[in-house]
Amino acid sequence: MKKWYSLLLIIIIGCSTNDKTKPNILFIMSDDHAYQAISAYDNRLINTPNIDRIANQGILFTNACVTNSICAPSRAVILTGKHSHLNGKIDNHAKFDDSQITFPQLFQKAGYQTAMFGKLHFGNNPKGVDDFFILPGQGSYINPKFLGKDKDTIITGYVTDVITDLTLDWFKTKRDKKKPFLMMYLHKAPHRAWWPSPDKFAEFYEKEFPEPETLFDDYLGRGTAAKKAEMNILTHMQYMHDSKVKPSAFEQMDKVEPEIVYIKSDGTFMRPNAQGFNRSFDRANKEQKEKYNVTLDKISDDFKTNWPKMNDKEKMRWKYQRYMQDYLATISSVDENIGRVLNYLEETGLDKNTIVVYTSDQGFYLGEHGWFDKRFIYNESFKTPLMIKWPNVIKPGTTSDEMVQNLDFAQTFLEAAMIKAPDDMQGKSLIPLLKGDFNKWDRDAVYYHYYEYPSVHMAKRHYGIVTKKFKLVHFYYDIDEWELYDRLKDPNEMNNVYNDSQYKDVVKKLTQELKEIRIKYKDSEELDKSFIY
Ligand code: SGN
Ligand code: CA
Repeated sequence: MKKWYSLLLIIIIGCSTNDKTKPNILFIMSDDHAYQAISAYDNRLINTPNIDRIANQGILFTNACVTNSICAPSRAVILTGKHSHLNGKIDNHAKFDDSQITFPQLFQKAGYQTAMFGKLHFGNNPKGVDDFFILPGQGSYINPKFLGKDKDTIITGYVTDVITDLTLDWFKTKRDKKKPFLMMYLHKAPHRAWWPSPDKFAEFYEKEFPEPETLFDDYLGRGTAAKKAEMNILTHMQYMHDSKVKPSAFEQMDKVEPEIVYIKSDGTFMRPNAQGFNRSFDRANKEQKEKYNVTLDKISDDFKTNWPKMNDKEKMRWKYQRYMQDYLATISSVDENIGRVLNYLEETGLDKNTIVVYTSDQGFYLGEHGWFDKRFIYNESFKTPLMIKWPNVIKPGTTSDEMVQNLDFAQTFLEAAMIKAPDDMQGKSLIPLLKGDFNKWDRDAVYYHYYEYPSVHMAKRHYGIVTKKFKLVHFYYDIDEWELYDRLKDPNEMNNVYNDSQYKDVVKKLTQELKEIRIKYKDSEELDKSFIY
C-alpha cells in the first residue's frame, strides 16, 4: 500500500513539475494579416472576437514589427532568430539553407513533440517537426494540395478550414500526452488574391467599409520609392485576378480599355489577368462553383453596368470596396477557425499550460496611401500584429508599445521552454515584457533591411532604423535617397523631413545610430553588394 502511495506521489509531482516547467506552445501565424484588420487594434473594419481573446487574456504589442517585410524572409528570420543578411533568405527567391539551426529543431531535441500545418512557403521538408502538412509554395485557397511527411494529398474544402481540421485532428489523435508540444498553425489567408469561402464571399459582398484617410495620397511629401512603387489599388490592382470580375464579363464589353487589357507589341491584345482568376476558380468543384457563381455574377453585373460610367476616383473606390470585402471575408474565416482551436484547448484544459501566440509574417496596406501589398519600412507593412497569452505569467489585458520584432520570437520561445538559445541568434527574449518586468527591457531601436528589387510591386531596396519617435531610411541600389519620419507628429508618414533644418540634430544622431546598429547586427555595405544580382 505504502509503495502505491509513493508511486502515485511521484507521478503527481512528476506531472505537475512537467506541466509547470515546460509550457506548450501554439504559434499561430497568418499571411499578410494587417493589424488594421484585428479589432483588438482597431475595430473600424472588422470584429475578430477570437483573435481578440488572445490579447484580452494576455499582452498586445502595438509596436511589433518585422526585419524585412516579405513572406519567406520573415519566416526564415522567425525560424533562425537571425536577420536576413545572416540567414541568407533575403528575398522570396533566394534558397533557404536548411542546414541552419531553426528553433523547432531545438524543441524537438529537448523532448517536445512538434508539428506544423499550413503555409511555410519554402522547402518540402521542414526540419525539426515530427508531423507536418504544408502547402507547396503559396498554396491554394480552394481544395488545396499539401506536402506531407509520408505522402502528399489534396484535401477538398476551403484552405483555412482545412488547415484547422488538420491541426485539431493532430491534437485529438496524435498528441503524445507525455510530452509538451510545439504546434505551428500557419494560415495562408489573407494572402492575395483573397479568395474567401463561398459563404463568407456572399456575406461580405453586401458590406461597405470606411475608407482610409490617405486613400488618394499623391506621394508629394515622399521620395522616389513611394512614387515608383507598383502597388496602387487604382493602377495596379487587377479587375479579374483581384476584384474577381469574371473573364467573360470583358468579352461582352464593346470598349477595350488599356487598364484592363494588355495590348501586345503586334497590336493584338490579351487578357493576362484571366489566368490568375482561373488558376484559383478552376480548382473549385461543381458544387463549390455554383455557390461562388452567385456572388461572382453579381460582381460582374455591377461592373458591366457601372464601370463604363466611372471616373478614376470612383474606380478607386469601387476597387477598394471589392478588395476589403474579400480580404476581410478571409479574415473572418481565420478568426472563426482560431476560435475552434482555442475552444479545444479550453475544453481539454490544455489552455492552462499553453502559450498562445498570434502574429502575421508582416503587415499589409488596406488602402492607406492608395496601396495594397507590403515590403516597405513604412508603418502598415513594417508593423505586424503580435499578441501572446500565457496563463499565470502574463497579466490579462496588458499592452506594450516597446519595439519588438519577429527576430525575437525564437529566443522568447526557447527561454519559455528553458532551452538554451544558440549564441549566434540575434533577437532578444520578450520574457521580461511578458512577466511585466518592463524596466528590464532596454532596447530603443530596431533595424530593418528589405532587398527584393526589382520585382513585383517595385518597392526599392532600403534599410533603416526605427525608434518609438523616428524612422530613418536609406534607399539604395538604383537610387541614393534618405527619408526621415516623425512617427509621433506624422503617424500617417506623409512628410519626409530629412531635409528639414528643424530635424538636423535628429538626422545626425540617428545616422550615427544606424551605423552602429548595422555593425551590431553584422550587416555592411560589402554584404549589401554581395546580394546584388
Ligand atoms: C505574389 C503576389 C504579390 C505578392 C507576392 C509575394 N501576386 O506574387 O502581390 O507581393 O506574391 O507575397 S499574385 O498575383 O500572385 O497574388 S508573399 O507573401 O509570398 O511574400
Ligand atoms: Ca506574407
